[in-house]
Amino acid sequence: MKKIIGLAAAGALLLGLAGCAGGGGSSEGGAKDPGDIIVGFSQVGAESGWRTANTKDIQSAFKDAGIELKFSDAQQKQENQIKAIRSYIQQGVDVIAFSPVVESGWDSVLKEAKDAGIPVVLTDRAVDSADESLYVSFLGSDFVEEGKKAGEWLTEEYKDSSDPVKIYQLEGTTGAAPAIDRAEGFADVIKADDKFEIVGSQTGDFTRAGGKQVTEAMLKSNPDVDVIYAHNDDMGLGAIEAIEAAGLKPGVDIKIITVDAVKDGMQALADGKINYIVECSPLLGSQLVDIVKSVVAGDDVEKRIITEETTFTQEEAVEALPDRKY
Ligand code: GYE
Repeated sequence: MKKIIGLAAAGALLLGLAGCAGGGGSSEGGAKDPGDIIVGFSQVGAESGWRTANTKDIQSAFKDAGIELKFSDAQQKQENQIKAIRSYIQQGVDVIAFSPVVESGWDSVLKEAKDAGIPVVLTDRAVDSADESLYVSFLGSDFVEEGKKAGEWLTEEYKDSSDPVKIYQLEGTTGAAPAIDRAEGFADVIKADDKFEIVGSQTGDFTRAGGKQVTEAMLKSNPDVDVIYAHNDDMGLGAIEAIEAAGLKPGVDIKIITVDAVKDGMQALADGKINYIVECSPLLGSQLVDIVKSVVAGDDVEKRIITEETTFTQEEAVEALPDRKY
């Protein structure tokens, strides 16, 4: 592992020297000044409040650090991300960072980056590549844990009842790490009691419109659902619109659990329309800057950096809302 980071760092150093020959102002000892570092970042898209907050945080952290950030928005399409990564390789950036829209299908392009000596940092979402040397670090949440927290609240909420609990799941983007893992963690916890039943599960693509559309159809096919478990706030907010349009009360007639804790979600929780939110922090910018600096300096970086997160009940949301940054 160290050897691989070393190789990647050597590649970065070579690029650094090339920059120097071209008149770039490297500081003494071969280490780069932040002003000479160029990072290429490929973002998933702008599908949710979480994503918008994540983009803003990353852009401002790099600006504050004085590091140039080339940014591209893939509009939730893997092919666009692959194109962006290839273009960053061609431009010879120092580090490539990206948030993979889905888990699979990255091996070739990551191998191209590795062959070019450009280290890759995964932010927010994981890849399923068996060869872990294809990236230097993965910074982001533990999505399985988030799913478990959602399941734990539910089991606690219904602990005194033996009636069946019908659950409908609004999944994130098909094949995305947070969709796969949040489903897995949740299922793992609720399977301990067979009164819990997931009666349907559909993707809403992490968007408000997707959550609304799937819920509208669900209200027709499964009108007796007790709980909606949405993989993010935006889909939960879309579900609220559909439930209200059908003349029902979200949070009362149908309970809603979501993940993220962005402002709009927290407001709905404070208003009693969502019942519980598992936090997932989009504020990854300053940690990503630190990783980039270490990688360029040739220092070892942690292979997996997990974001710290909490959960919110209605009372906790009321209290937290005034200071919520996103
Ligand atoms: O939960 C969702 C977004 O990858 C953790 O992507 C992220 C997820 C987040 O669209 O709102």
